[in-house]
Amino acid sequence: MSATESAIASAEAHSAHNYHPLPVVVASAEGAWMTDVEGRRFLDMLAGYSALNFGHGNRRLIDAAKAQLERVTLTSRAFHHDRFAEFCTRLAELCGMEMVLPMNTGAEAVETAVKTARKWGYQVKGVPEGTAKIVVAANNFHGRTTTIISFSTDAEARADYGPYTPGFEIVPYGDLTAMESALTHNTVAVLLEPIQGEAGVLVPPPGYLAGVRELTRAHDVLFIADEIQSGLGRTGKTFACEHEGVVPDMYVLGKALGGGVVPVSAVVSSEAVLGVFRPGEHGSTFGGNPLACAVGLEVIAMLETGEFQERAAELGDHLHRELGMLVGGGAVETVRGRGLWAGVDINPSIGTGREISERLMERGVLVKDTHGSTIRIAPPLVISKEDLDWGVAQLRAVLAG
Ligand code: IF1
Repeated sequence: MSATESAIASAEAHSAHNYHPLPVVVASAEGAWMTDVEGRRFLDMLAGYSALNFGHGNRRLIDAAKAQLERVTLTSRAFHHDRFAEFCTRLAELCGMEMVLPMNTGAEAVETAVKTARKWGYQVKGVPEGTAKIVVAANNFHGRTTTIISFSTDAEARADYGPYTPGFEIVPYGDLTAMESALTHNTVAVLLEPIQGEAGVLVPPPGYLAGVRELTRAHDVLFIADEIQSGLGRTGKTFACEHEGVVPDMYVLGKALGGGVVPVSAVVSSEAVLGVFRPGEHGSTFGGNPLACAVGLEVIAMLETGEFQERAAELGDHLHRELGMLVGGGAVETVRGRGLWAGVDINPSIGTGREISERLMERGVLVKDTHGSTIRIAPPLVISKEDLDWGVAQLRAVLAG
């Protein structure tokens, strides 16, 4: 048995089968490249679902983490620590907001957003206790907690986990008329991904986010943007909402905020909204810990200059031009996305998304399929243009059979 086969066999024997990874066993990584246990190199065109926007082993992030590891790693929120205030202040500034509530994973931050919106609804908007409604979109992906999967439309993510949390209404993504009819006095929030990731990198029709912004303002409803995957540089701007000139009431952030080093997530909003919390009403042992804040601060510093956003915009335009040329030849049906983020619908006669991903792997490129014959491409923003071109060339070769 090869080193790869034996690693996979013991993983299958001793871990729950809640994933079906590609048969590659990574041992180390740097920048946009990963090396497996047999010394083979792979171009990472997934970047940990955007957790690795700044690449593997980013010097600045590793140095920030190492320095903090030597000082203090955890205090819990029972005490203050000396990286907390700066992290919250600088993150609020980056977002053009006032307050931050740090958590760890994306799902926890979405849960925090849901709790915040409900509390705001009862205390500020005056919604009758126990009746708050949150409007979400069909084909959303916001995480995997029992409450979050309660408003998923994906059978795989949802089946057998009931009873489900009530209080959510699902409308079609991109449909402003449906959105308007869903808003009532009891609606406290609209929760949306500004670009839907798991749904296949679905960019909403022009004017949709701006329309949602207008409707939510008119109905005294919070607009919550889940920018966990779309945010922090991926689309060529700090936030995907910016492409439509939209500022939501609340950003939900995660993934890249931890630089691919530690899980760091946060809800960022105004004082009028996050000010609803009193001590004891919400929290987390690890949320806003010193190591998380140190890494998060370095991420914020890198985003403050705008250089990564610019790079994602430039390389993204190039990527979409290259992928666009594949459309119409019979192999590729559609390409969607923004910046260094693309969903590519492959003609199903060529293979499933999984099969295409496996063939790409054989050629040294790692991507991930989603529903049916779609593959998503989201390399680290530090990828070189040459490597990006090489990755696209491998896709072209796979599609050519
Ligand atoms: C998995 C998908 C991507 C997210 C948005 C919240 C979360 C996510 C917009 C929750 C997480 C992940 C989770 C990961 C696969 C991945 C994913 F295919 F499932 F949809 F990226 F496209 N909001 N997305 O995309 O964040 O709790 O995971 O930190 O394996 O479940 P988390």
